Amino acid sequence: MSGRTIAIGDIHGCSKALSRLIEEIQPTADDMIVTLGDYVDRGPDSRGVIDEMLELIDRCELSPLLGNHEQMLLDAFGSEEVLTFWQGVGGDETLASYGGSLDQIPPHHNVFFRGLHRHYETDTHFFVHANYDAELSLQQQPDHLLLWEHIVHTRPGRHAFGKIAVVGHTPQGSGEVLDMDYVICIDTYCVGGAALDVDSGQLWQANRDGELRS
Ligand SMILES: [Mn+2]
Repeated sequence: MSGRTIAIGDIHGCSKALSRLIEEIQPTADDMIVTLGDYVDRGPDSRGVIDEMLELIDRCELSPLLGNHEQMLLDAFGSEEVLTFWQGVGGDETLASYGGSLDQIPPHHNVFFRGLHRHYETDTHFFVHANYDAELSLQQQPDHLLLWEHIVHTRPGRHAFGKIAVVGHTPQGSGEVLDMDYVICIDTYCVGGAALDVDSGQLWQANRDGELRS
């Protein structure tokens, strides 16, 4: 593939940030966009974020990864306990964007949530939502690392297969991308959203009002 490979970090309901990033990136059919999960929760417009994701499918190659917040949304369908927990960590805002309840999430959005991937890789990079075990293959990664564990709590090693990891999930309070050489974290949520062309290093950041960061 001759196009770019662009990772987009945690968007968390900030649809204006996502639209601004897409507007700047101008994705074409040759580009691969890997979204790192956590599309929903906390921000004001989770529903709008998913609508934009679905539009991207017609515009470029898209590999949307599963985040812990989508996992909670999916699990909330079968568990009152998860539903209550999820509502307290941003799920309330997601439900509000759909009209107030899980039942109001449209079927094509549920298909999107259920179809999210656990990882993606190129010849040089691999992409997961949160963290990984450097000794295990991507297929073997346990959920608690892949979806939940912050890289500041359990710092991953360089993966045995030598590729550079691109992750989200661990918020960078500085608003700066964390580049530790073999692992790059682009969850700059306090800024709104971040996108990184992993080959050229070009970075775009937009805040929740859709303003570009200079
Ligand atoms: Mn997360």
